[in-house]
Amino acid sequence: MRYLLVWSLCAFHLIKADTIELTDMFGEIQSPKYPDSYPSDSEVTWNISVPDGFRVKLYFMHFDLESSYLCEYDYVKVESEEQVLATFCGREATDTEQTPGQEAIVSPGSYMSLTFRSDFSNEERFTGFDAHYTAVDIDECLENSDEELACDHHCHNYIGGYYCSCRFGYILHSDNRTCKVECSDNLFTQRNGVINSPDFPNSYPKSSDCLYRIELEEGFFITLQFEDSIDIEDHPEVTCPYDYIKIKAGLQEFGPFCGERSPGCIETQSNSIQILFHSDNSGENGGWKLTYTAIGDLCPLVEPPLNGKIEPSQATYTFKDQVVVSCSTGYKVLKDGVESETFQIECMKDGTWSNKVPICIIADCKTPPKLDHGFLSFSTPRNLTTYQSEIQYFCQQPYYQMVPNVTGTYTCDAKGIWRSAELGMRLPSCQPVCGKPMFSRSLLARIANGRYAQKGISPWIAMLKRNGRPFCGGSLLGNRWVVTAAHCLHHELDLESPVLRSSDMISTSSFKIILGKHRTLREDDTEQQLSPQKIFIYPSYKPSTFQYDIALVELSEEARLNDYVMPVCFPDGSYQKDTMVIVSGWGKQFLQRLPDALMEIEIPLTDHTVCKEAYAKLQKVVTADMICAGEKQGGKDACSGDSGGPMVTLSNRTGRWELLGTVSWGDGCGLNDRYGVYSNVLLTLPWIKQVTGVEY
Ligand code: 4AZ
Repeated sequence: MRYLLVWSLCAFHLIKADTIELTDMFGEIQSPKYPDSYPSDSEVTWNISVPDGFRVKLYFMHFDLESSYLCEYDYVKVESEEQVLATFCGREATDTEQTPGQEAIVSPGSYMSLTFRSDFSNEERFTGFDAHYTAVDIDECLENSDEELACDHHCHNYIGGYYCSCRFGYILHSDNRTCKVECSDNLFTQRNGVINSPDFPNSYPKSSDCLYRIELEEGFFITLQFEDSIDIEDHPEVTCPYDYIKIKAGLQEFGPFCGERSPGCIETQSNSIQILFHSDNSGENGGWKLTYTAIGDLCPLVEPPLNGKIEPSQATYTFKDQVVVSCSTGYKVLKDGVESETFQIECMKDGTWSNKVPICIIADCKTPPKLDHGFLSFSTPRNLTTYQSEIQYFCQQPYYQMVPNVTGTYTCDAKGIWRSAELGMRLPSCQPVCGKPMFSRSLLARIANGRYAQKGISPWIAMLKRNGRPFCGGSLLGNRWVVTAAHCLHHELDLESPVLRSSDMISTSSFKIILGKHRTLREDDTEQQLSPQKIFIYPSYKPSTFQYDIALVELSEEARLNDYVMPVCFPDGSYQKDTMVIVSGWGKQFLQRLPDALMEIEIPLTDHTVCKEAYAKLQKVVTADMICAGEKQGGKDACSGDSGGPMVTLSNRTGRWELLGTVSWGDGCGLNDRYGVYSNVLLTLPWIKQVTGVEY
């Protein structure tokens, strides 16, 4: 009844209806005339609009309206765009009426309206209401979580809105919500492979278009084998409307495939295929995985050659398969006249092999290298040089010995290389045997001042001969070098300028070196006349004092070593005074006569101080590079023409004759309290070894 009445009264009493637009982020709303009692017949509407991403939150500080059943008379109505959120009246809540109390009302969207209405009469005075509103942020990340709008990976709320972001490796789709992957460029060029959806077996990304290309050489046929279970979003009625796989192979197309039924095995008959995988913006599905293989046409089976094998050994061979032919140990592959360790053939597109299978031939070490001053013998019959044949090197004994001291046995190895257990591929060398004459001294040969040397007793002695006359001696080192006195190899010097110039040297063509010599002026059947090739004077040689009176003569060819021609050994240490030494030469005898044949003397080494003092009286200096020998009473001595010749001693240690010195100078010959002075070879030995290359 009352309701109708209100309306009828409203019709007569024009109610003043105000509308107030509020757009601030917060504000206060009060009933008309607040805090005085509100007028009757009044209607005011406040439209509160806040920006998108916010809600309106309203709460009442004070509320005092006429109370009526279902708030028929006076009320405050709170609405959103579509629904009434609350209707309030009265002072405190009853069964039929509601007051806001402490509760806040929040709009579902960014708009809220509040209407205050009073009817024509108030039985009492009511003070109305005082309300505040604020814009409150919507946490879309919390509220959207189940909805279509939810972020795919990460959600970030900010005041007034939100945004989505993606995990590493993903990119945000233009829908600003789903995370897709860049997977449009996958190229496979191997003959076998595995392809799967991104992130497999985790769910694949949304909104993505993946392209996988397999491109192989022509002649291959690609077969795809999907795993038994796949999981691609599908639809019960429509074929793959959301996510799907499509396969293009030349002109053929396979698919679309989706759902949980595996496409199984697909023989594409093509060498180049494309797999397209599309996903839409929703769904969580596990994806798919496949393996692919490619085979080509079959080639005929190949037989391994005799003494050889083929790898890998397979039941069938198809296009691009390669086999390597290799031979058993000691055999080599022979193809078109070329030997090698292996040979590879390949199955071609047309089902034929690229080459015939080569044959295996036994490894051949070929003719063994020659050994200078040595020879070899074959230990295996028929002079075989093939795998496992054995040879033996020898040196021309007794004049040459093997260095290092090895057996000289070489075997042809599986690679066709002569190899020894001791030196591997290296060959030994045959080096001249030094200091071991073939003849031993007979005591009978002794004579008072000197004695005739037995022929061949000093096979290292060299005669230096110029214009048919002997002028100096020397000693053979190795088979190409003669050591002599430096002063033998230059003309007499102007003592004012005692520096040796090259013009002072005698020319190599002006003298000869004769080995195997015994008689002084008459020819010996054992002699070898050799030409000097180059002269080396010891760098510190001083012509004025005869310091370092030593020189080397390189021969233009090797000496032929025999019982009468053989080198002397180097000294292996210094020697004590009184050591007996032998000095030989064709030099003058005391009556200024040349002897008929080689002479030798046996004398002791002299104490250096004794010698020095003996010569000090004559103002002659005996330096550290000189050694003296002779007896105090004189008699046995070297003399003019003996210079450069050998002073040797028999080493207790090695049993070989060693060269201690070369005849250099002295005061007269054989005088009492004078000694023969010799250049000390030990001091110049490093230089001798370096220049000659002779080691032993
Ligand atoms: C010389 O004139 C010479 N008594 C060599 C040695 C000696 C003297 C002279 C030692 O070749």
